[in-house]
Formats: sequence, C-alpha cells, structure tokens
Amino acid sequence: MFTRRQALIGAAAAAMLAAMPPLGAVAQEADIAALPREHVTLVAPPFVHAHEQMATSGPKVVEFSLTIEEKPVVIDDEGTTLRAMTFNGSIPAPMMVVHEGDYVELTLVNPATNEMPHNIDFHAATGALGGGALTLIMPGEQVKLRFKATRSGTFVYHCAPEGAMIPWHVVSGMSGTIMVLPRDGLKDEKGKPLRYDRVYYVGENDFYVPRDEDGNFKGYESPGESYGDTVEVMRGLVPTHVVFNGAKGALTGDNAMTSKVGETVLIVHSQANRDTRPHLIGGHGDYVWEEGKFANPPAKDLETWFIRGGSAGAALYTFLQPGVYAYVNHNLIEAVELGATAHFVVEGTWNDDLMKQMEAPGPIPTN
Ligand SMILES: [Cu+2]
Repeated sequence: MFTRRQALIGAAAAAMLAAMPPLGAVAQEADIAALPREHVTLVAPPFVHAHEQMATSGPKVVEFSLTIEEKPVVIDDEGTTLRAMTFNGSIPAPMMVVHEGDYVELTLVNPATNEMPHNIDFHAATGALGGGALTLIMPGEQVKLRFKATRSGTFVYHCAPEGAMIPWHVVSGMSGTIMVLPRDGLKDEKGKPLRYDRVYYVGENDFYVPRDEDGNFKGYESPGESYGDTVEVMRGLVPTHVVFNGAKGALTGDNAMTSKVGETVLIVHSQANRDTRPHLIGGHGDYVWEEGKFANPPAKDLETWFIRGGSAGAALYTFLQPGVYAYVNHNLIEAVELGATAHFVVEGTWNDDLMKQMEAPGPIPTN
C-alpha cells in the first residue's frame, strides 16, 4: 500500500520528470542531428525516385514532402469523375525508398484550398497510430513527422483521419508505399544478392462511384458533397472500378511500362483496402515477396501472387522474350470489366533457345 506521503512524493517526482526533457530523447536528438541528410523529390507512379539498392554509407535522415490535393480525377474512358483525395496529386501516392536504419522525415502539407482534415499512417512506423495520431492537420496547416525505419520491406501508408472518414479517404485515393531496403540490398533464399534494372510501382485501387436513377455514374462538386452517396456504395462492398494507378488504362497503350529482354524488373504492388492477385501473362514471379517483407526468403517461380488488403508486395522478374505482356489482377472480371490491367512493352529480339520450348510440335502423323 502507498501512504499518502509516498503518493505525494511520487506525484512530485512525476511532475519534475515531466518538466524535464527525457535524457534519452536529448541524446537521441543529438545523434539524429549528427546524421547526414538527404532531400528526395518524389516522382509520380509507376516511376520511383532514384535510389541505391545497396547502401554505400551509414544511416541518414531522408527528407520527403507530400502535399495533399483534393481534386477531380477521371477514372475511366467514359469520363467518370471521382472527387479524389490524393497525396501529391497522384493515385497511388508516390513510392518512397529508404534503407533499414534510416530516419524518414516527412513534411505533410494540407493547403488552405482543401476542404478536409487529413493525416498519414505509415505501416512501416511503430507507435502513435503509425504517425496518424501526430499528423492530423486542418486545411492551411502542415506538420513534420520523423520515424526510424526499423523493419525492411514494402509497406503501405495511407490517410486515416478518424472513424468513417478512414475508409472513405483511402478509397478516394489516399494511399502509397514506402520501400525499406535491407542495407545490403535484396537477397534470394540462400542470401545471394539480387538486383533490379528497373523498378515500377503499381498501386491498385477499388472505387465506389454512385449512380443516378438511370444507372449513370454521378458527378459531384466536392468530396464533401459526394460523401453520403459514396458511403452507401462502399457498404455494399462491390466496387464500380478496380484500377491500377488511378484510372482504367493508366498503364496501357502510350502509358505502358517498358523494359528490355534480359532486364530484371522489380514490380511493387500495393492495395490499401482489398485483397488482390497480380499475374504477369506470359511471365512469372522469379522471386516474390508476397507480404513484401525482405527479412523473409522470397517465393520462387510464382504464376500468380497474393497481396493482402492493407499491404504491398514485391515481385522480381527477368524478361526473357520481347512483346507486350499484360499485368493483371487475376480476378479476370476485375481485370477486364473493371479496369485492373496494365501493360509491359518489352523490346528486344526473340530468344531462339527459349522459342524451342514454345514451338508448336507440328502435325501429328496419321499413319
Ligand atoms: Cu485524408
């Protein structure tokens, strides 16, 4: 049992401690201040900012900036317009790359022209709702968040303001990915280094666009105006659109991703809200981290891989033959009817040795 005197002393000591900066925090601030800093300008998906695959120096503080944009986005070839909410104007938000042990220092800006409060929850961070509790800002405010990337892998980040706002902001476009690479890069199941020549970031989104009495998709003047109708559609759990990079056709035709025969491509695929199953038609996943976490050995030679809703996965493939490869969500209804199809255009000459495996066997003798 505590006496009243012990309780008072305890309270006084606690008050003193509260008034003093924690010693550990002071030391840590000094340690962080001594680290080199790098400012990274983010680029719109499917592209990813330049980065080292194997770190050539020690940990640093990597500075990023995201500006939240609420804006109309056309999401199909019929002109259907989503009252989108975005980080930096793109759906998905840009991919960030750091190394394990680096500090991520994000400046999040909510311009006064926006209507809604927003924040950011990094699945790569630990505590404080992944940063969500520290970053909720009103239009006209900005905030800085810093965390140490202690686990390697591809991790989703998304807006998570509160309650019913959370799923709505996410399915309105507010999610992206951070890739935390092991300092010595990617490795196969035996620890042998793996490298990529290109990296592409494919963000998949499910959209829930309300229809009018005639069955046509409705348009709205602002996100707030679209909220009530959109939540009604969301509650049915049947998306009207399932797309890569914010719109049907965003990664096909002139916007197709490109590669060359012999190149190894890392494809990072995120879905912040719903399960999906990427498949490269005519290709494979040579090495796949379905859960995206590089401390686990990659699976090999996959035909289709599974990305859990609320996660990002990574697949490594070396293109062996030229041509156009469709990269789809292998729920084929979602791929063909709802929009979840991308293309890789692979240049180069046909590999004859491999062609022998693909040759038609010729007519079967009849006698
Ligand atoms: Cu938001």
